[in-house]
Amino acid sequence: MARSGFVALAGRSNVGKSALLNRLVGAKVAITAAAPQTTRTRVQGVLTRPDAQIIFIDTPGIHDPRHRLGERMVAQAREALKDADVILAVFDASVPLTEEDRLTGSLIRQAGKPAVAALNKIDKIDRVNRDEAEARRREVRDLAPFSSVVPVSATRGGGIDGLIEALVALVPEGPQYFPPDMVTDQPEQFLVREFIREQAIALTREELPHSVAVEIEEFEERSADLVYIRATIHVERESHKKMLIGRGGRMLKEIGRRARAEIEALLGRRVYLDLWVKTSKDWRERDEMIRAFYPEHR
Ligand SMILES: Nc1nc2c(ncn2[C@@H]2O[C@H](COP(=O)(O)OP(=O)(O)OP(=O)(O)O)[C@@H](O)[C@H]2O)c(=O)[nH]1
Ligand SMILES: [Mg+2]
Repeated sequence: MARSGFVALAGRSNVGKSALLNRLVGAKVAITAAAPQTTRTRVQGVLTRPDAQIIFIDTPGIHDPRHRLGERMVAQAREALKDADVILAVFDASVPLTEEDRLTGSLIRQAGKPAVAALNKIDKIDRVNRDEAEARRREVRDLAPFSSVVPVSATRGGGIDGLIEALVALVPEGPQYFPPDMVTDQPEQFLVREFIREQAIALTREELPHSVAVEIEEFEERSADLVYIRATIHVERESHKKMLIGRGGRMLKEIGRRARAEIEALLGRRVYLDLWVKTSKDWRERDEMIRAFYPEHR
């Protein structure tokens, strides 16, 4: 019988969980960013091989939450660990371990499930620092009883086959839950929201990336070849709104241009993207707004 099961990715923010998910399933199902706390919900990606199917669950980064949204994000990550058959812990090999990495380790010990560690971003380590990388590997091994610690590069692709082998060996026997050509179960509109948010994050700095949420107001197939999408980018403050729109509307236009290219690739159709910006004061502290923006939160 084939193997199949749920593997939750866990780790602090910015270690490259979402980049690794995309690499593992070979498609862009999650957004990534240099800014921390990018992923806000659980994101599912499916890898199908003749002998196994793995359903990966990407999660928000483990951190000490400072607002309601953060609390809900960490709760999403903890829930995903509970539901998983296997845990894939992700660490950044290029920097020393942090308090949040240790917290990740203790959550994995508590979960008491089979776990593999990925030591990501090995492409950033040159020969001179090999000893340091080896030391980090030993440190990670001590955090939790991992069946293996696998060096990988999510962005370059190194070590991925070995990581998949280590995971396949741990998932239980079972039938394929998803059709073989399915890479994610996320609705198109969720991906559209995320692709817009990704570009807003990529083009802004400081506290602005955290302040952004995207809502789709209208999604209409105008013809066989054209989709009209009207979306609102919510930010927490009036000053953020000004920055996001930019001088003469230039910033918003650039966000729209880049997001539209990504959305057209996703939908395989031309897209008319109509973007608006709105100040929704302190939405990250307001349950009703968080619920409106993230109905995926369970
Ligand atoms: N050099 C290098 N950079 C990487 C690698 N993997 C991820 N990155 C970069 O690290 C940053 C964070 O990646 P994400 O995938 O968004 O990290 P994450 O763990 O999902 O972060 P959160 O969603 O905030 O928890 C991005 O700028 C990525 O391009 C890698 O293997 N090598
Ligand atoms: Mg992420």
